[in-house]
Amino acid sequence: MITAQDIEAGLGARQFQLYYQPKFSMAHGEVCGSEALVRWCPPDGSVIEPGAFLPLTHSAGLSPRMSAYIVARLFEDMAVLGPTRFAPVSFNTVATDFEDDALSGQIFAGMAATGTAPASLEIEITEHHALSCSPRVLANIRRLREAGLGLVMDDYGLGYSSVDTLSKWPFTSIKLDQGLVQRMLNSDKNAGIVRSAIRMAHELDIGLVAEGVETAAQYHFLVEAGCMKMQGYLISRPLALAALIAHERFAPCPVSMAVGLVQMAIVDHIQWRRKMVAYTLRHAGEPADSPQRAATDFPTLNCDKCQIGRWYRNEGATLAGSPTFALSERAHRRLHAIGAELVERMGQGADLEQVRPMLGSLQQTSLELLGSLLSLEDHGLATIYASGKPAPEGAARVCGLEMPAAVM
Ligand code: G
Ligand code: MN
Repeated sequence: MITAQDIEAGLGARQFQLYYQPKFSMAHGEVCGSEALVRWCPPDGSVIEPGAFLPLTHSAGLSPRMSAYIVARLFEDMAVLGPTRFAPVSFNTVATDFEDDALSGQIFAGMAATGTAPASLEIEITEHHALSCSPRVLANIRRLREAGLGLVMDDYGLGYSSVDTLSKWPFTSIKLDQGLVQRMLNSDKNAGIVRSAIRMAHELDIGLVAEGVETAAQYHFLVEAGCMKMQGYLISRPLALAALIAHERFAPCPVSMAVGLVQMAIVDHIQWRRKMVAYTLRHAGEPADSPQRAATDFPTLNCDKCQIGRWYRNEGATLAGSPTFALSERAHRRLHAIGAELVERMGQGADLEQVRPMLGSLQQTSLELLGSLLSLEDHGLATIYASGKPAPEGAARVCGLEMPAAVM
């Protein structure tokens, strides 16, 4: 039976250690960060999991001491790790730790003393604690966020007001709770919840990490759904610092194309096109000199700044060199040129008859873009499921899909 006195004594004797669990990028097939997880390592050689002592730490009012200890240990470890493939390193906090500015001050001082870049740290906060805290907490966390640290909502899916919390806090990423991940293959409902959480993070333009991934089937489901980061026993258990550093390769490292991101691009395009057509139809009926004609209720015009444009430059770049990818990129650029022209003509007072041919080209180019994205998707699915053999490029053949002549 652990008591609060045991925990205080353990803190005094420096019996708590940080273990590090790698985070893995499914888009790049490489480690892309890690999470620091506290373990109690008493002299008898046992290792006590946080579930056995953190609730008591919290209820006995020892959380501020524990967090100060963890942050001090973290910076000792960061000094050993230096710039590393295990960055960004995230660490767990409770929101109430930020009631006064002691902890944030300690973090700023630790970064200065060890030369740790703010971008190589992420603060994880469980939603449960984020819900009930004061404006001072949010102010302290904002200061850290503004300095460049990441802010991660831990255990997403456990609470009940996550969406509201997400809109109020400057989160850069969410962690899908491991229970949700472990149940997602048991029912269509659970699968739908996970898929829509992934889509939501995409729409909010924040990261998402799936926790507790243990099987290849879970991994593949997540890749297909567009999740690009995971952590879990499939890649690695949490490791003591020395073991982490010694670890060369995290096997098995399933390699697959980031096929879920192609699906995201398909949906992104469908949304972009609908907004463009709705904008045109909305304004085409207005008098040519209506002030409404200057409205900016159209989708992003800059082809590098829309969701697909950013995908081409980031994760999508792993597909550069594929002819189908290049075709899709050209169609995407043409679409934006047509969109810009539509907006210009609307501003000049054009009516529906005058822009009808442009709506026709928008439709045609849209089909070309979708055609090449669907081909890419089939190609990606084949890299996962066709016994590791990539399908031929331009893979209309994989599913007997007819491609518009312009795309092939
Ligand atoms: O929610 P939080 O990030 O604090 O949870 C991390 C905890 O989950 C750690 O204690 C870690 O040891 C454990 N954990 C990490 N990966 C897995 C996994 O794949 N399966 C299970 N069952 N537990 C895991
Ligand atoms: Mn966590």
